[in-house]
Amino acid sequence: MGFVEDVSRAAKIILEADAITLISHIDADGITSEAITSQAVSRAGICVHPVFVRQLEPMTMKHIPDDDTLKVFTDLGGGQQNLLEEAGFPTENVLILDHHINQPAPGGTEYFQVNSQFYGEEYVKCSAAGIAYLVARKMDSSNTDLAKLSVVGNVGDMMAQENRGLVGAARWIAEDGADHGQVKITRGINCYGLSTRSLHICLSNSDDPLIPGISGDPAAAAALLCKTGIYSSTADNRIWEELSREEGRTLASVLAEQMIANGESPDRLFAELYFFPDEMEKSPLRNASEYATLLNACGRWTKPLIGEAVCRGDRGQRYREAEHMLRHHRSVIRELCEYIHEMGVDASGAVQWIHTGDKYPDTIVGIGAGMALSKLDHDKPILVMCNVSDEPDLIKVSMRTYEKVLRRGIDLQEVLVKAAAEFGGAGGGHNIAAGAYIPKGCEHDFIRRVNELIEGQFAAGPQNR
Ligand SMILES: [Mn+2]
Repeated sequence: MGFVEDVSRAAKIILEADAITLISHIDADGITSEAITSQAVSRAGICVHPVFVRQLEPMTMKHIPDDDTLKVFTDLGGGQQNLLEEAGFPTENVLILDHHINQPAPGGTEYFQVNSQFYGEEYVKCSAAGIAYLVARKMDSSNTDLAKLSVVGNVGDMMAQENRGLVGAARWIAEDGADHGQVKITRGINCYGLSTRSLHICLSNSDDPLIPGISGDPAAAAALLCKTGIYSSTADNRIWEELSREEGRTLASVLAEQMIANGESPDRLFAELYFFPDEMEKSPLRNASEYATLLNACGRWTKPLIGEAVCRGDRGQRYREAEHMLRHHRSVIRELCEYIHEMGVDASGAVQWIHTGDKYPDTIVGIGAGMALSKLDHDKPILVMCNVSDEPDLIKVSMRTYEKVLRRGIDLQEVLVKAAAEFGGAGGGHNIAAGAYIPKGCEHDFIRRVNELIEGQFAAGPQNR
């Protein structure tokens, strides 16, 4: 069936339910998917009970009640239909709204699913929050106020990263939000923290692209801003959102010149950005990427319900708790970065790596790896291993690299999927950021294998992809 028909069918299934259990993932996309669907469901007068899980696996299945409510899975489920089948969920009690790779149930049970992977190019870069929104909108056209959350989920799941803006169905949803005055779509610099951080900090944190002379050097960034007249002194701390159009343009051209003078393409300097004018100025809720980080912080520290309350509009107690989670999240990541720099990475092979043991939670090690890389060798991918808190036999592996390294033929996902499978583990992710779980004890052989595979990709060069 086509996308429109499937969305209509999903909306109908929900509207005909007496009560719903909503099972979702704890990242920004999962939390927004849940918040969108649960609001649409309760607005329709149907009882809804949320269940957040870190992953849908045999251990977490017990959190899903064995009753006759309709089970709606958002941001997961498509790849775990074997578990739904094993649990004996009848097809009429299951609806899956997902965008991950589909794995049919081995016993042949055919669960109904709306999955972004099913409908061609226009939908591939649409996360679960996108599907959830389109279903909610079909349920009742007054649910268009939920478009904003959908944009947060899409941006949080890196749907805007490759093209530096949302595309296809996800872009259409952003426009839907803009038509209803909730989303302001604009172009600007491709940096994080445009609503909350001093501009020189934003610029010096930029790692996609790396800006020569600016990335990693806040003082140089402040000096550049003074020279252009955007800062009145190096102690200034204006944020990007406060710049006039003219100042925005000046900054763009100065940065582009900086890139070109160093023989780099200025393309990745700019991106389409999504702001939310109805949120408080200088708050992390003002733009999609900062909002998503706030939700990810709640999820990674196992408080998805705090993030969900913020999505539902809480700007009091729960919002303050979420802000606290965000601050905590940032300070632990900063600590992890410092730890990596102090301990030093082993850079004798084609990757630079470190094992952080159980010093830091496995849920933030990937982010820390990415941030630590900015002060390490930019041409070598970083790999960080750590223990997994509730799985003593497992090691989590996170890898990160930069766009310019991808252009030399590197694909981290390919490497980790292959290497992890050889050691009886499992890997996944993207070419620029990937992760894996491997059995404890094989770390050294695993590193050797990853080094080999990365060397092979460098040797093959970009021509093979
Ligand atoms: Mn997702």
